[in-house]
Amino acid sequence: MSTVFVQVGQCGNQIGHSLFKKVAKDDNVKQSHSFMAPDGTFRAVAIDSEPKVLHKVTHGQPYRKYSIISGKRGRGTNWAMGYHGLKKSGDDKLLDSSIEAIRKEVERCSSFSGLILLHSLSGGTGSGLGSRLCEALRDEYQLGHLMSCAFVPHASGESPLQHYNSLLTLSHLQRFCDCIVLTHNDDVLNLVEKKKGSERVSFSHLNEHIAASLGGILLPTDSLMPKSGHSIGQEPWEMIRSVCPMPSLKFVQLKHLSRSKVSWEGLMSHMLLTLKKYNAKNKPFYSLANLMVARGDGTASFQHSAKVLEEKIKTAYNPVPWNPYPVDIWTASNNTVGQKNSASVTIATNSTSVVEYLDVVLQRSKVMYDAGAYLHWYWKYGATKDDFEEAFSDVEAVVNSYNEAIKSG
Ligand SMILES: Nc1nc2c(ncn2[C@@H]2O[C@H](COP(=O)(O)OP(=O)(O)OP(=O)(O)O)[C@@H](O)[C@H]2O)c(=O)[nH]1
Ligand SMILES: [Mg+2]
Repeated sequence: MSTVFVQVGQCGNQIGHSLFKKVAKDDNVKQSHSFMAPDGTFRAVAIDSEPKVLHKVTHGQPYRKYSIISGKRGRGTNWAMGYHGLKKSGDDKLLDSSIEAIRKEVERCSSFSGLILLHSLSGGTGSGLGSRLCEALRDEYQLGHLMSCAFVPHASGESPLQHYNSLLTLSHLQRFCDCIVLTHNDDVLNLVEKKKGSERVSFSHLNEHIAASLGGILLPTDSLMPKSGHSIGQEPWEMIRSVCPMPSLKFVQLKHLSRSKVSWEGLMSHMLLTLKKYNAKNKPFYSLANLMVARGDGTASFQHSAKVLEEKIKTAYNPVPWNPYPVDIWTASNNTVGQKNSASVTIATNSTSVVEYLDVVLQRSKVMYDAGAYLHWYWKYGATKDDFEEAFSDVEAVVNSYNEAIKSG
């Protein structure tokens, strides 16, 4: 069973680069050919509207030459420019070339199971082309899974267009993807800053943590290993089954900690110290379902702690009463996402905490939209009022569904 990664824009490509460093170290991936082909090349298509970042991340790495797709110029942090391409300057072939490259990569899989997109919510390419690709890929691979790993911009100070771009993209992801793994750059920055102390934090530090978190849930585990002892690489798709009990509620957030191990309980307690449990009005968040992956269980000690850890997760993540099995647990003997001889825990949660973020995007975009701010940049590149109205309504519907889900049952 193979998965093809689609890296879009600067953020998607830089994170893909960090993730594949971990993927390439995992012997089970190499054996299963799930994320890498038998000849050692990555099952990935690297796409950007400009060549610079692509060159940097793919140089000397086993990406296939025809799977590196570059346009002529960036999309200026504008969703509409990324979505529609730049016809006037002849730079509107990016979508077609990307779909073609993805098709070739999929055809190389003896058993294809799905696609994982890596992209930012705010860059013009990651958001606009990312949205367009989701739409096209859903149509092209109706039976395959489609997951987005989307990266949320810092709350303040990046670009005045980030709220519109995020809104328009979130609505496309909700419509076309089976699951959206949302990572907040602010959360990762806070964690990494604490760890690094006075050292200056760069994107590569953030990406190291992000890659470890994503690897934590996506890489092969012993729990899903068939009797043959050869992984079939189903972790991404089993994760969706596990944490998305209601198909329309598909936002997943991760928490991860990798350490030279003290005890499983110690590792988990440390990780949960930074978990936000209440919203701004002091109301608790609820989780619909959770998956915990413990890596580095070489001595099989985890089974003795499993029950205690499950209870800790239930206490911290406050599951809805209607889900009788709100916590799934997988283990792996090696911690390929961390240092040698370390252990890690990663928790994927589908929680109402996402509503807080979606509300901010809705509110900020609405204030700007009602004032007509910056809209000419979107009309200029082909976006319409309908795009915005539909996006507002889609994202509002997600918020309502999460609020309803905690009442039902
Ligand atoms: N975590 C992380 N975030 C990144 C990285 N690079 C960019 N970002 C974030 O991504 C957003 C900007 O998107 P980019 O990916 O740079 O933009 P793009 O998709 O290339 O689109 P254009 O350059 O506008 O054509 C901002 O929120 C950045 O904080 C990265 O390496 N890691
Ligand atoms: Mg760019």
